[in-house]
Amino acid sequence: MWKKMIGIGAVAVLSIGLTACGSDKANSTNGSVGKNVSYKITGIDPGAGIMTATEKAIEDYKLDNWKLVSGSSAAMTAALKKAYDKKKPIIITGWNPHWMFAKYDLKYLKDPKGVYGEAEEIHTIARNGLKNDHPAAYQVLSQFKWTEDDMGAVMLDIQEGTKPEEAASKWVKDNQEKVAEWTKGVNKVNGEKIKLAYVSWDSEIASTNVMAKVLEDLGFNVTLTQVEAGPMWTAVADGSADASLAAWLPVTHKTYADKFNGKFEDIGTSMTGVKIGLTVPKYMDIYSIEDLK
Ligand code: PBE
Repeated sequence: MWKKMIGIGAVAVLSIGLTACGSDKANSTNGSVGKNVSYKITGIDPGAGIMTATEKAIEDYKLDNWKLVSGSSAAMTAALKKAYDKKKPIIITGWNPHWMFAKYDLKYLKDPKGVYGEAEEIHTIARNGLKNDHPAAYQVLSQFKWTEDDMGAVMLDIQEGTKPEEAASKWVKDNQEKVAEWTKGVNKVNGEKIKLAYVSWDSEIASTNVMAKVLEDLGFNVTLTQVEAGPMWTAVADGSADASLAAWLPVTHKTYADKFNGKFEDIGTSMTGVKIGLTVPKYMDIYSIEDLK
């Protein structure tokens, strides 16, 4: 495999040798990364914050002939697998936590202009009035906090074929101490209805299913609604959903947070140190978004 790739690289370098300026791999030379991926960044659902950020990156870094192609998380990871298996170049919209970093050797492209933000966090947002109507659920939701490793375990399990509900149940069963912190001071209820809205991003499938299990164990009747990012924020803002665990702030979902300012409550930070950015396999010889120019 490696030999084959080096062979192809050598041919490519020969053919562009004069303009390569000492670079030894085909995909590092000016313009050639773009050509090799047809100037395409493989993205996810159009409503995702990382899509807005990537459009901004294309503008700010003056990547004039580049386009961001939308799709879904599942289609993007399928495209990544396909390229990765053949050691072909691909540029995707990546984020942490995500199982793709455990499964493949990937790297973020440096973002000297800071388009993708720095200290991102995952927040839990609730509809106005939830505290009054369902104080126990409000309390659990606001006490929810876990780590990248916790979420990673659930995500990887789902990725390997376990149903989200089952992976969540398993994790909850194996992590009772952590769950006890979230449910501290909360009494059981009798069938109160709670509706959680989420988007089918791998990270949020994991968190939302875990929270659903925790709330169900406390006696709640939980409904999960899978929607696009815009409708998810709208649902919390208009009260048709009680809460969402999928608010990435301060940068990723800034547009939504600004738009619905005052119409939702930011009730907790479930994870810190998360990240979004343009992502490529490590075998690609580029390091910064600026290398795409
Ligand atoms: N994500 C995962 C989302 C937030 C969670 C990074 C794909 C987004 O870009 O909106």
